[in-house]
This record gives sequence, C-alpha cells and structure tokens, in this order.
Amino acid sequence: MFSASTVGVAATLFAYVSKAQPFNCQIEVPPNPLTAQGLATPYKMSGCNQLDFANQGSFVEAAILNPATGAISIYSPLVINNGMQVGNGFIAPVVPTLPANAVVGIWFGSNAQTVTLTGSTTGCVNGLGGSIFGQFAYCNAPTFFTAAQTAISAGLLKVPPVGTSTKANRQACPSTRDFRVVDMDQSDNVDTTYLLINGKLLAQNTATNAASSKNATVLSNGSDNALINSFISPAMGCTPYTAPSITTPTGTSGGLALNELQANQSPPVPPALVPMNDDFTVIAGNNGAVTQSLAKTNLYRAGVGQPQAATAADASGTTYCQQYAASALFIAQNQALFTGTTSPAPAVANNLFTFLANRFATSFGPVPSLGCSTIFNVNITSLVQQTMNGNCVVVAAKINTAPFQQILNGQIKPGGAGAVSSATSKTHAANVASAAVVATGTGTGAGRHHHWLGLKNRNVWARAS
Ligand SMILES: *[C@@H]1O[C@H](CO)[C@@H](O)[C@H](O)[C@H]1NC(C)=O
Ligand SMILES: *[C@@H]1O[C@H](CO)[C@@H](O)[C@H](O)[C@H]1NC(C)=O
Ligand SMILES: CC(=O)N[C@H]1CO[C@H](CO)[C@@H](O)[C@@H]1O
Repeated sequence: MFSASTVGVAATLFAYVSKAQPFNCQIEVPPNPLTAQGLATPYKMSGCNQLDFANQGSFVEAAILNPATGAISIYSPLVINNGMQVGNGFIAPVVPTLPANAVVGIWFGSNAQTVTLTGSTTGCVNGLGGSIFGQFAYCNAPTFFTAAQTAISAGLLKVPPVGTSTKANRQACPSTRDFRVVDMDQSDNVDTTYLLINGKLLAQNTATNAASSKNATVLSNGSDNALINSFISPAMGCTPYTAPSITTPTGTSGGLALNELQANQSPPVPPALVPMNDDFTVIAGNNGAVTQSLAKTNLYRAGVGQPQAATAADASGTTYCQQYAASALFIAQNQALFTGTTSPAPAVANNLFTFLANRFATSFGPVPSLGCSTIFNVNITSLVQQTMNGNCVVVAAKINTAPFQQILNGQIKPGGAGAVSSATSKTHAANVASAAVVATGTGTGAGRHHHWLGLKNRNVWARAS
C-alpha cells in the first residue's frame, strides 16, 4: 500500500525537518575548561552565527561541586563568534571563584542542527566515534555525577525531593525523568541564558550586565528544563530545584545537573531514561539507514547521570513508548489548569495545554521523533487533534485518552492492528514508509509542515532537542 508517491510525501517531511536547522556548529573548548579561568574564557563558535541565536545559537552550562561541603553552583560560560573581541562583540565573562578541589561538569545545547566540539576536548564527549549526538555534548559529566553521589551519600549534598503539587490534586511534581513531561529527546537541555546588547554585543546574563544594559535581549533557549522549572512546576504549585549562580540576574538558576540529580533522588515509577530510539543516540549511516545503538545510548546516559542499560531490552524504545503514553493522560487530566497557564512559546501554541499537546503529539509521532505512533500503529493526528489559527498557532487540542490508556495497560500492543510491519523502527526506509500512514492522512499539508516547523527549535522545546 506504500506507493512511491506516499513514500515521497513522508520523505519530503523528513527532509523538511532536516532543512529547518541547516547549521552545523563547531565550538572551541578553551584550555583548562574545568578551571575558573577556563570557565571564564569564551567558547569560540565557527560555522554558526551566535548573534542569530534562535536558529544558530549554542549555550554552555557548568555545574560546580564543592566536594567538602556538597554545595553546587551553576555557571554559564559565554559563547562568542570566532574573531570577536572584548568590547567589540562581547563583554568579558565574570570569573567564578572555585572551591578547593572543585568538581566541574559542563553541558552543551544548541538551536543549530549539530554541535561539534574542538579545542581542549579531553574529557569531553560529543557522541560515539564519528556519530555525534547532534545538539548535545558534555565534558567531565560522569565524574561530576559520581562526586555528587558521593556527597549525597556522605550527607553533605541534600537534594530536595520533587515534592507534591499544591494546585493539581496533589499529583507528584514532575522531573526530567518523568514520562508525563518528557519529549522526543529527554535530558538534553540546559537553563543557560545570555544577553544580546544592542543587537551586537554578547554577554553573560549577570546581574551587573542585566542592570546596565537597557537595550538588551535575553537569549533564552526555552529548554525542556526551563519548561518544567518555569512553566509546568509553577502551574502545579511545585518548587524547582535551583542553586546559586553568578550568571543569572536573580543569583539562582536551575540546571541540567540539578534536574537529573533530583530525578535520581526521587525517581518516578517507572523512570524515563534515555532510550535507544532517541534521535540523539541512533547512528545514521551514509545511505540514510538509522541504527539503534546501545553503546551510544549508554554514552549519552553517562553524561546525564543515568544508569547504564545492560542490554538493548533495558533501553527499549518500544517499552519507552508504551510508558510515554502516560504523558497524554497527564496533559488531558490537567487540561483546565494548563489552559490557564501562559504558553512557553506563543508562536507555537496559545497556552501551556495546547503547547504540551502539540509537543507530545510531535514527540510520539514518526521518526525522527520517537516513532511511537508507528510502533503502536495508531494515528497520532487523530488521537491528538490540533486546531491551528491562520498563523499556524495551535489554539485548541483534543486528546482521545482511551487509546493511550490502552497502550499504557498493554491492551494495544506494538504493531497495533498489524498494518505496519516495522515495529522496531530500525531503518529510515521502514520508518519513512510507516510515517506515510500518518503523514498522508494529515488534514492540511500546510498545517502539518507548520507543525514540523515547531521542530525548528526542537532543541529548544519539542526537543527535541
Ligand atoms: C537597540 O537594539 C536594537 C537591536 O536589538 C538595535 O537595532 C538598536 O540600534 C539598538 N538601539 C540603540 C539605541 O542602540
Ligand atoms: C489520521 O487521522 C486524521 C485526522 O483524524 C485523518 O484525517 C486521517 O485520514 C487519518 N489517517 C489515516 C491513515 O487513517
Ligand atoms: C532564541 C530562542 O529560541 N529563544 C526562544 C526561547 O524561548 C522563548 C519562549 O519562552 C521563545 O519566545 C524564544 O524565541
């Protein structure tokens, strides 16, 4: 039933996604990146323009642990375009004071398609061999998480529990490993913000820079972490875990490391851990084939403090997709609360509910998302019906919860009605063909494209990233 033209439609969609972010950045890690001087040395960007932040910008976030006290602080190193000078392109970064024997971990995110680290990359991980993660990288992160666990075990570092919602029927508060709030690539975001002053001067978003710069834009990447910390948690009456930071105007910041440590301390049951169908952990071959990789998945997990999967079954995308169905139920259950909450991205959706519905439908959908709808052979367009206005902003959404409940219960099994042969999403070819089931059925092609367009900032929100 997959005619050439059907496949063509799906292939076009995929190409469209790829074209949305054609930028491939190289970021030069400065010498001694884990020292105070290294943290305060700008990372130099090549191949991308940091001033075009929404499309090509990248962000760096460090967590600093004092092993003697267990105290953690967050510091965001600055990223500049290669060739920029102090005062002509950027404001010199503030130099942090590091405790003795500080253990520093560094994480990268990007609005561009890919980031490749150059320079002093010892201890940095960009991917598995030649297969980079894409929009994510880290330096010294496993060492950081090990030291943090030691500090927790010693009673020095006290990570607050996620807590209980005060506004949403006392549901558990969300964390980055919670199936209710993950997206197509969980655990890939930082909370970094920068300033762009007068449209041409890059600076850290310190209290001093923020106060003295009247004509500055905050370059925020609206990450998944920020989505939880700044939108979902407040809406539910939950308090995000933050730490002191001299690179935020308020003096405190969330952080990838904080989110993962907290999720590790108060694990949801079951916890969402990076699976093998995450588009950051698959390996793309020259011929367009995509192979799942336990090694690459584990390499990613190590960078976000997650347990290693012993076998492919332990990181199964099918299992992950089944459990991810819980997200649809959560979003629907809290429809009224989230409808009354500001949208994190007004250009994508008009409130938090429509935003989350759109983000879930995208993430549950065909590869290069998680491919869950393909695995369970359900029509995601039909199960999450979205209404867009003339500007392609999602203004209404209707979630049919029963099928998601059945997926969660195991009543709808992988393969669903059996019409789709590729349940495991091993190759592009298989997924493109399967994706056609949904793609061709989409009511308006234009709407569908705009929907995918939301993936442009997927590092940012649908993240995707
Ligand atoms: C303020 O910033 C904008 C860019 O965001 C720039 O075009 C404009 O010239 C700036 N105004 C002043 C007074 O510098
Ligand atoms: C999927 O659902 C949409 C929306 O209800 C519908 O228009 C389309 O025909 C369906 N596709 C298939 C293949 O059934
Ligand atoms: C640069 C960039 O992508 N900024 C986005 C960060 O997130 C907000 C949503 O809160 C968007 O409006 C920005 O465009």
